[in-house]
Amino acid sequence: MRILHTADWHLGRQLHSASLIDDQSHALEQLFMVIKDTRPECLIVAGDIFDRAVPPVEAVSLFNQTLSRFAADYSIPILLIAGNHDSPERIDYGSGIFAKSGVFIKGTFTAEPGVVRLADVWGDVDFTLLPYLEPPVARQVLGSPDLHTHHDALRAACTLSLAVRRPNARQVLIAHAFVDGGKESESERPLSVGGSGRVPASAFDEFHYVALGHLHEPQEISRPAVRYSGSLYKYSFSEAQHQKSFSLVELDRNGAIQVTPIPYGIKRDVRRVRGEFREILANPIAEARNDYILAEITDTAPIIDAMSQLRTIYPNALDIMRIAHAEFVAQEEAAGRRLEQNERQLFESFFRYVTNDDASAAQIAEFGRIVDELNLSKRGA
Ligand SMILES: [Mn+2]
Repeated sequence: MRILHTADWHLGRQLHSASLIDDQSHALEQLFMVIKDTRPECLIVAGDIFDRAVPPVEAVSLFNQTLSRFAADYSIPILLIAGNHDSPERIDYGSGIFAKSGVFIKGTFTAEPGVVRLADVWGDVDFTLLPYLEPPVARQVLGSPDLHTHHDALRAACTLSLAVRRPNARQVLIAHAFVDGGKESESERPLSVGGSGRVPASAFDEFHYVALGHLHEPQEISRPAVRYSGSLYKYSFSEAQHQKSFSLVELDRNGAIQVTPIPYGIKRDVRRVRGEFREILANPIAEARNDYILAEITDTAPIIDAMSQLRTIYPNALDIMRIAHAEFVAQEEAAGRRLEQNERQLFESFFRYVTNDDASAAQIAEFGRIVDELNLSKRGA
């Protein structure tokens, strides 16, 4: 069976307050082209369909258009689960009706395993749709007070599903989880504080393929069959170097798999430019003109209206970060300091924050003069 695995669409997401809906729509166009070229026998969306529990209307519209077009143009099943960003109940809306059109959605976790039974030329393939599952939900739904960790919950869910497998059917799991050894990006919302949100790849040993969602960089964990297809788009500047792809999976008659990542172009890239501000302005990168830009500048002197200047060469520039600031903040945080300081100390601290250097005696004296003047005028007012 030929399976096209996608995940983490995050429809409705913003990048530094900029709407990405056009970029997401463009990426879904690429998906349709890939479907046309590769002719998969089913499509998977492994959670985080939307970015929020209550997505903005344009995200809901885009999802509706995508599903409708998919159902109209391709007579192959689409299998979707809720991720940690989705509202389980809202994702479930209409699922009973959609299933009749080959759109299989599993939003809420139930004791009845969500198994979709498909077949290819060689025989049966069982797909387990396991939506993102928190241990308290697993405890409640399964009535098992001993399920404490994500690993416990996932194991219990898999056991239920494997108990109803058809003899000789190859087993595919669709899940949204953090598998140990996975590489994180900045745009994933942590599943739990500390390490208890992680599950070992060995939890999936009985499945021939595990279509994962949650981590946004395409990657396999411990074997090619345990795989994250990655997110639809670059949702943080930490993903600037990612090549986003869909995962085309060939499942053979014995359950062995072969994965081919299918890279695709994005409408606007997400890019960091670094250097002195003046140099960045003087050397615009032509092909980056419409990209989303984070400028990491090494300047220490103040720059008037830096963002409008930057937007004259990069109209979609989103943020400017001073390298000196970042290092200062890291130092301050590491030192655990509290700014219970007088005006002069605050000034000295702020000066270091801006310039990564100490204020001179003359600068401190000038600052003192201005503060004195202000205090005087306040008293006089
Ligand atoms: Mn996600």
